[in-house]
Amino acid sequence: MRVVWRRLLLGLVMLVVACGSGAQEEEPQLSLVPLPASVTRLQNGFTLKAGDTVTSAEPSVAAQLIHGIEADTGLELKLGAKGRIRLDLDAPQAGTEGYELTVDADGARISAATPEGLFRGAQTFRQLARVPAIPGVRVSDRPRFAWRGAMLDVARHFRPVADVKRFVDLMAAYKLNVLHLHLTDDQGWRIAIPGWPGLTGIGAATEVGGGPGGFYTAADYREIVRYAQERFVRVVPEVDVPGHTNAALASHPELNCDGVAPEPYTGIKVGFSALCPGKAETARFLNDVLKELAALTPGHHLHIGGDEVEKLSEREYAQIVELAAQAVTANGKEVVGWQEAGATVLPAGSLVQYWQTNGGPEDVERAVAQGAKVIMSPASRVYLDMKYDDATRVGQTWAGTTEIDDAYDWDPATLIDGIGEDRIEGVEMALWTETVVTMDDLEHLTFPRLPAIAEVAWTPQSERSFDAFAARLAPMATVWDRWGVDYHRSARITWP
Ligand code: TNX
Repeated sequence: MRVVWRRLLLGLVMLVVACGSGAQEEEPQLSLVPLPASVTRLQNGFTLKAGDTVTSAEPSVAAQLIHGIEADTGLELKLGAKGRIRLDLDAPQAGTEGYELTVDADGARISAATPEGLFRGAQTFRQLARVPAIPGVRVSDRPRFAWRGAMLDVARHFRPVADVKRFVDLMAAYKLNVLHLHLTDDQGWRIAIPGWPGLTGIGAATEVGGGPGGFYTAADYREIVRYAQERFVRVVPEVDVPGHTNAALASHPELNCDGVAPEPYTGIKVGFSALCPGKAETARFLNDVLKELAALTPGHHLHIGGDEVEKLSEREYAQIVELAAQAVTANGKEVVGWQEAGATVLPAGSLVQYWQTNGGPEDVERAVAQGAKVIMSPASRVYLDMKYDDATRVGQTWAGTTEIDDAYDWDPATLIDGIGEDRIEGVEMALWTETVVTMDDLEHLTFPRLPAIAEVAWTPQSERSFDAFAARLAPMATVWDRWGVDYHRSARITWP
């Protein structure tokens, strides 16, 4: 009853506001996520029909748009000349990822400075095209942050290449551009390294709970990189050192201080393993691993981990992290590390990833004092392995439960005192997989929080509010059903 009265009152208020401002009719909100920087409604749109043509100087982007619209609606468009939908590289002012999109009675036109910009604009058009009568609109858009990432832990539970590709598709639909692959941990080593056969022979053969594990050959990894690149997603591989290394230590006895390999580990404790400081094999290992990752990875960044080490002194920790960082720069790449790495000497251009909301930000401050920039991954907001509520069927709760509004309602630029917008490279969500066995479970934790965090990273803070986001998000459930995505039907959203 109280809710009904509140609704009536709200309706009355909205009516008064609408009359007062001379507005004609309430325009329904367009179902766009992340919300573009600027959206203006135009008088007339057009109706999309099967067989309509897409014209573009970037056939790969156009083909992906056609494929996306078919996946979303079943409508089949075609590639050709003089189309009603045009993608042009004629907006040099739009920046690397920005675009302009106009829909009017003549059709749709996306303009950008780069193929990447066209691709981002194509995702917006896909969302508009979910209703056949596309409303007239002018969109001018560019991202708030350059780094809009998702981390996938394939170490605790391995995921085959096809699953990673599906994850990339889901990311790209929401304009994310960095896939951080957590490739190694205590429970498994997932990438082949020449000269270190034990890593794949022994280290890859386990996962949490005793499953079969698995690993990527160089060809597998290259295929992930290629697929992601086609969707303008960069792969940032992580080899987590000096801790989280039981799988490596179990694979090669020579990596251990006492020369004895520990048993493989399939539990979920953290902090108990570490590479051997000061041993020549440790340096050789780091050099070989990072050299191979650099050779396989076209992107600028290699992630060296550095989190949760309990077995080393500060000096020993710094010694190994600094060796790893030097191997990264020696191979022409830049360093990313978890926040703890801020306590070491970082090369120029490094990034640190803030995660520990219950710990102090001192390490992040030390990193920033050295000139590093920060990737914001506060566990209580963007750790996708945290349960939504106590009833969530998988996940953990050490950082609390995280409903969709918790994931949405925060500003990266006010999270840590003194670390404002200009020190922040971006935002990254993290899906740790200790409890995540199936792709359904993975998706259930990811949706709808992925779109929420994608908007945190893309949309200007001044344009964001949870209620408006919730209204734009709700209709998307229809397309998630079409894609076969298992999502959490959060009670904070009024689903269709
Ligand atoms: C903390 S966050 C970890 C991971 C765990 C995760 C589980 C971070 C840098 N380390 O090793 O998987 O918590 O939520």
